[in-house]
Amino acid sequence: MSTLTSRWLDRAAETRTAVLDDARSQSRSGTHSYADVVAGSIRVASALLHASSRASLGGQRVAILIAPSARFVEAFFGVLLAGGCVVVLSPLHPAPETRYFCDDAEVSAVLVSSEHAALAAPLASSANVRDLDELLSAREDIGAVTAAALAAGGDAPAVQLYTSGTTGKPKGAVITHMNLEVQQELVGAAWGFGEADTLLHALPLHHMHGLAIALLTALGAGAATRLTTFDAPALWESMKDATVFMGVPAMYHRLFVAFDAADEATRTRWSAHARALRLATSGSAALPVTIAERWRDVTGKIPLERFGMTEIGVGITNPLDGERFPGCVGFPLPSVETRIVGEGDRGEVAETGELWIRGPSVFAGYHRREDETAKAFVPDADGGAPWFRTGDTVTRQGGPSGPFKILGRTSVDILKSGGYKLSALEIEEVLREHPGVGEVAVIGVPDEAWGDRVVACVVRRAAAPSTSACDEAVLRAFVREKLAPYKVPKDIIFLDELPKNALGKVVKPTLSAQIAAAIRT
Ligand code: MCA
Ligand code: AMP
Repeated sequence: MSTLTSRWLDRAAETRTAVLDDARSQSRSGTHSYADVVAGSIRVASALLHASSRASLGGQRVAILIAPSARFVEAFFGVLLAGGCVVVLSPLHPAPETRYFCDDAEVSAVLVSSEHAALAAPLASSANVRDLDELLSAREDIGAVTAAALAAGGDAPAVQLYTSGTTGKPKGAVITHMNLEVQQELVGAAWGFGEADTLLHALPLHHMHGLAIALLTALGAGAATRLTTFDAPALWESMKDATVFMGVPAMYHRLFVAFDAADEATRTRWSAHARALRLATSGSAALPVTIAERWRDVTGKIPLERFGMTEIGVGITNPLDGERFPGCVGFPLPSVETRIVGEGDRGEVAETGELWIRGPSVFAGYHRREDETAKAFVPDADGGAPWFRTGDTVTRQGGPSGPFKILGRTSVDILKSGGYKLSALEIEEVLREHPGVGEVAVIGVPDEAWGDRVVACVVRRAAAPSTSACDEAVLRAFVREKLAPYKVPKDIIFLDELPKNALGKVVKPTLSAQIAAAIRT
């Protein structure tokens, strides 16, 4: 049995709170003990095993489409205990995207909570959609569940998370039980997590940040987690009952927009709540120093900024105690090895270059994409474990033993908007399907609120059919039908031509500079 699942089952008698949620739509209270949630997960696992008539799901992919709640945790651990691998779906995705994730992962079932039943309806023709409440009403079969959990060791796949890359559609990163156990331990210890903590959690659960870095770290330490969705004024208020908050820079930006709009008494109250937190972290994108400093003005400390990736979890972090470096992400966690590699791909160490990482928290590979996996890893020249190429350009501030500083991505086609990693190519592919679009280039323009503001530059098709209107509203609606709303370009700019090099390739840095200048004036 992996430590992830044995640690979970060990909490079966604990009456301490595991999850606080908004239970208004459920027949249960909003405070859920570890004992309750572990029992729920055992019921889910029992039902899955009985339905499969097998001793273990043996790594089968099971998708879950469940609102942030205790039931999410029950379904998540239920799949793991049954020996399955979880694919987390999000209600933000329209049906074509959700179907793609399910097809690509070849899921054996989709577990859906009642509030998302309508969203799952289009999947019913191609997937085995199961009502979570039905699974939760199953009889516990602890013998069968223990046997299945025992069969899944550390190298068994635990979650498959979809992440955008430099080639079209998102890839399923396969993360093992061991990867998650190591994360629980390393992050929990580095950030001083314990049973006295209450984590205020408003991150989406279909990504590594919300799922593992936040939720699993708290559960691994026996802490309580308040699961909620993002709402800035409500978060300021909820900080009163929390000890830790984890956010992306866009959330801090929004928190300050709400703060600035509030009256004096409200600001005083919110400041006191935030100051009483023992820890506030930021990650998933660069935290602007201005925001870090504003947080310090309010709370006395800058947020603890750290660097992570879907494929590695948190790798590098500023310290909990001791000096935090604004604009830097700190130092590698124990067991995380780093290397900064200059241009030329031969693994030569440089002061500034691509960050390579290896260690036990590095993922197993991309599902059914051997080529992509092979491209992501570089064999070690000295015969050691291969290195994972992060695609981030970094340096160490003040010299080789200074804190890491992230300078940007090595590819112009990877954007970070509000903490979500987006592929410019994926959005371009969708836009190209519209009959009115001739050429298109999607770029990221620096933006205070989102980090990268997604802008599509479109050259209309000269001979487009007269029926295919092609204006900004039409194209945004067209993308929205196929991709999550956070991937829809914020601006669509129509140009006569796109800047190209001698090989006919669009020169995106030139285009970005032109558009950024045009937006500024
Ligand atoms: C929402 N919108 C966005 C984004 N979020 N547009 C661009 N980028 C976004 N990130 C759109 C909405 O669809 C809507 O568009 C409009 O902006 C306003 O939406 P609103 O409801 O106000 O936004 P929200 O739902 O409150 O979301 C803002 C958010 C969210 C809470 C900051 O973006 C978020 O949860 N971000 C976190 C992403 C994350 O967890 N990434 C971790 C990846 P319209 O009006 O047109 O409908 S994992 C990772 O990076 C590694 C492991 C790491 O290091 O952590
Ligand atoms: P994802 O694939 O969504 O997990 O995003 C991982 C990427 O987020 C990294 O490769 C970085 O580009 C970016 N990232 C994460 N944390 C930070 C940070 N603190 N500063 C700058 N970029 C970050």
